[in-house]
Formats: sequence, structure tokens, C-alpha cells
Amino acid sequence: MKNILSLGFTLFLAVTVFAAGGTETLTLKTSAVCGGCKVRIESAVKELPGIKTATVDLTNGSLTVEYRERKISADDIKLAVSMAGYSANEVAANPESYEALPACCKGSKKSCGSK
Ligand SMILES: [Cu+2]
Repeated sequence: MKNILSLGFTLFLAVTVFAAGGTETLTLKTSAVCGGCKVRIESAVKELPGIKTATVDLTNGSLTVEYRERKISADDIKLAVSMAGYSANEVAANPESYEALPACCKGSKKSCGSK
């Protein structure tokens, strides 16, 4: 049972990229816990070039980004999430950005209350 769970978790963490008419879709596991996190991450990513959409799902902390591969790479998107203070798959949050977050956004539990 534990193996099945960890396999599922690994698959969930895996970067999902597929071609869709020049637009790539990337799904990342982030450390977002509340509506404030969602706004912070989405606005940080949307500032990047080539981003079409950026949406954080607070039920699981996932970030889905549609972007133009010619303009930006998945690594750049992960870096932007890190610089906003959140982890993105294997990329850890930038320590200084993380420290600057409100206290309730630092935990892995949903301690910020409502979405
Ligand atoms: Cu938060």
C-alpha cells in the first residue's frame, strides 16, 4: 500500500509537459497553502514572458502553467515560483523569499484557514 502511495506521489510530482499547438502545459507541485499563496505564485509566474495562463489549485498545491516553449523554459518557471517563496517540484523555495512570507504561509498544513 505504501509503495502504491509513493508511486502515485512520484507521478504527481513529475513534470507533465505535452505539446498543444506551440503551447506547453506544465504542472508543478508547489508549497502553496492559502489564497494569498495562490495570488503570490500566479502573479509571479504571469510576469514572465510567454505565459498564457497560471493557475494554482489549492486542494493539492499544484500549479498549472500554459506557456510558449520558445519564450520560456520549465526551469525558468520553477525559478520564478522559488523566488516567490515556494517550492516547485524539486526546486526548493528561495530562503530569503520564504522568510518574507506571512507566518501562516510557511507551514505545510493549511493553517491560513479559508481559501
Ligand atoms: Cu498562504
